Amino acid sequence: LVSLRMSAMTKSTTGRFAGLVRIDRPQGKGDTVIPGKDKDKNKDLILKAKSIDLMKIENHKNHHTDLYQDNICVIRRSQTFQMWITLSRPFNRHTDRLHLHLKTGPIPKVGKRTHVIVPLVEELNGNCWEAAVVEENDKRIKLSVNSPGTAVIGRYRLTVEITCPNGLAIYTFNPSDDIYMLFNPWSKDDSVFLHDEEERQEYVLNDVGRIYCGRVNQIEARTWNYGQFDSGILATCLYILENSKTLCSGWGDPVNMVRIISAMVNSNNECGVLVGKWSGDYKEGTNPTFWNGSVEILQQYYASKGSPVKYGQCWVFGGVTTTVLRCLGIPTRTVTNFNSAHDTDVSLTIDVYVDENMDFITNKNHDSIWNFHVWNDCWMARPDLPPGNGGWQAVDATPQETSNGIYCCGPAPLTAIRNGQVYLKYDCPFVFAEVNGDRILWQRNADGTYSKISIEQKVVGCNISTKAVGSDERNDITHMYKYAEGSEEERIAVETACSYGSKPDTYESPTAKDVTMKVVMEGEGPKLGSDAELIVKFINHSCENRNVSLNSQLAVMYYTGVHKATFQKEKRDLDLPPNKETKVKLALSYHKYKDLLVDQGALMLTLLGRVKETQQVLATQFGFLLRTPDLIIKPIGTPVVGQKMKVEISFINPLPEELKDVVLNVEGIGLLPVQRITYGDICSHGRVTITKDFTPTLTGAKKFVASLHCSQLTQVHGVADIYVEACSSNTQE
Ligand SMILES: *[C@@H]1O[C@H](CO)[C@@H](O)[C@H](O)[C@H]1NC(C)=O
Ligand SMILES: *[C@@H]1O[C@H](CO)[C@@H](O)[C@H](O)[C@H]1NC(C)=O
Ligand SMILES: *[C@@H]1O[C@H](CO)[C@@H](O)[C@H](O)[C@H]1NC(C)=O
Ligand SMILES: *[C@H]1O[C@H](CO)[C@@H](O)[C@H](O)[C@H]1NC(C)=O
Repeated sequence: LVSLRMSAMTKSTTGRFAGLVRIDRPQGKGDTVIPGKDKDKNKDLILKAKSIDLMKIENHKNHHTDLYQDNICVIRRSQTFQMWITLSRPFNRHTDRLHLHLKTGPIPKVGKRTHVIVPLVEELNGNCWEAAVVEENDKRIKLSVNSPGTAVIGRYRLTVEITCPNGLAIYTFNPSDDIYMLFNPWSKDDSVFLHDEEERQEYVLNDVGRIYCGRVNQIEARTWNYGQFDSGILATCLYILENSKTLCSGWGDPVNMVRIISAMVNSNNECGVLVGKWSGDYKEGTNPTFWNGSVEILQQYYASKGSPVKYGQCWVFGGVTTTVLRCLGIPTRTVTNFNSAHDTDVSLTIDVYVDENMDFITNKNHDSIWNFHVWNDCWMARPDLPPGNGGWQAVDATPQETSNGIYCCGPAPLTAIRNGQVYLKYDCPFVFAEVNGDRILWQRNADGTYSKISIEQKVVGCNISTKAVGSDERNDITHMYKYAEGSEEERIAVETACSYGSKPDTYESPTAKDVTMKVVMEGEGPKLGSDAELIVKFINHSCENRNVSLNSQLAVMYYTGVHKATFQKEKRDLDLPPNKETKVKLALSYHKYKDLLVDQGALMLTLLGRVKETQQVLATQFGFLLRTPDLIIKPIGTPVVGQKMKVEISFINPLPEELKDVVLNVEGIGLLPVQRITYGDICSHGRVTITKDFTPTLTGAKKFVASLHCSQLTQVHGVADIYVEACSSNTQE
């Protein structure tokens, strides 16, 4: 490309250098654009962008970013934002070609999604990069711009690009303002989506909090200024990300993001924010107990061009992590665990070694139990893990153990920790031991081996605390990290976790594994709106009686795999006769889940049981969808091009309640364009039939597609195959 730079220096309203006009044209082609006579003739016709108003006030209000104190444009991904562009003449929708470029990071690339070309479309579809002209006012156009829920977050430089009608010249305009794109807990298409507004207010927008410390039964609270909206904090957060030397193409993934931040808040890796010190000698810096909040720490880090701030301990690491993640838009809370264990050898137990005389063997005792330890919970879906692991994830920025060679920890799903599924990513064994490791006393035998002489099951992990939503109360969230101490489920979790650790034989293995458990789904699965039964099939392969204690839980899930709410919990004892198959029925009642149901009707059954005679553990998770009824579509008449025909669409309301404001969408390529039919209400269990007339326009095999929508019911579809004949009078031509 030959590039001619011309007459370019437009000034923006702020007076700063604002942009340049560039003409690019392919080399070797005949149509040379000659500056001079020809150009002057068309001067008024050429469209140029003169200025851009990023509409901060309106955008910030809609995007919940009005609290940021800097005079910059901050928006959240997966939500429409708007801008006014002032042009050199009125915009012509038919002939003018305009689009936006957004670039982020040092080497923006289209393939890495760090250089985005935003096309101008007629109508916005959502969840992708696109822009549409929504208002015109003389020489000004208002654009609505959409971004996907997976967009890279960070600072984007904006360019407006206008292509000349002849396709050869390109005029670009760069406004002085950049666009800062954040995660969006308000958008369903973002994996940090958090459904509850009060929780979003607390975990994203609250800039003051409480951090708990002290000890069990003497819990103290301190107020912490997170200050995530203070002037310069967002810039510092992005500076931390730059210093992490990670690729910005990965900054759209919250799993990756919290891992990066947990590594960067401590300085054990390069260029981190805080130096940890526990020795009591803090002369060269600030005593960790003197900090009142994160802002001073982050300001000091930024002002010193990234040299680590002295000193931090766990609550300081936790407080700074909450600030950075809330600032970037990931729902985060600071969590305190009392009697928090530190397992150094991945045994998942806290091992205490004594010799023959019950004296501690000093060089062998590395595990420890701290009065308290502080870390963070972050909210996100986990598409990289089996369903059910979305939701709160533990992230720990205090440097303790390395994870894949760097000092970071998490995100570890709380569900996986509770169930002892420590093989799931990331760092579940470490977090598991912190909250639920047993303390085991090992005594040395004469031959140098060790025997287990006592197990304390309840000492580790108490009163796990975080600030309550919307108040300064302490919220005890221990139950989210583990089942009740001493319960069957809790013991199963501990044993499951240890069997994956470095001392898998700590607990006695089952004497036999002769019972199998399986969830069976009859037909196409339970129907939405009616009560159903789930069947669990047990087979006893032994020739003795087997008794099983079984805990079952049914929960409503988001389609992202995030747990919404448990609506049914049962515990029962089963007596399984020998060499037989036993079917156990679990009732699923509509009235228990109807008010909880979200979009796709996804449910999850969790079974956790133990065979009494053998100690065999039976555990499984079974996800399934509730079946919605189909739309039945029946063509009437012979389908011929140009001749009117009709279809009959019928549907039965499966719910024992009235469906409100039902709308149908129908369409079919070559049959009829997209149409919206407003139907109204459909009574409980009511049957409706709708007739739709249309005239096919194309011959061949076509599909008539219909879908039904209302607030109580989604995912109702139907399709009919229609073969359209050519019109007989035309066929001979
Ligand atoms: C924390 O607040 C106290 C009381 O306002 C103040 O004296 C102290 O200097 C603050 N700490 C830091 C590190 O600024
Ligand atoms: C803290 O945990 C201990 C042990 O589980 C319990 O006995 C105590 O009641 C808890 N204290 C508070 C204030 O919840
Ligand atoms: C197993 O179940 C049978 C029948 O309910 C009962 O008689 C027996 O005591 C149970 N055994 C154990 C070990 O619980
Ligand atoms: C297992 O088989 C033995 C031998 O037939 C029988 O006594 C026992 O009840 C069976 N248990 C189960 C779980 O079916």
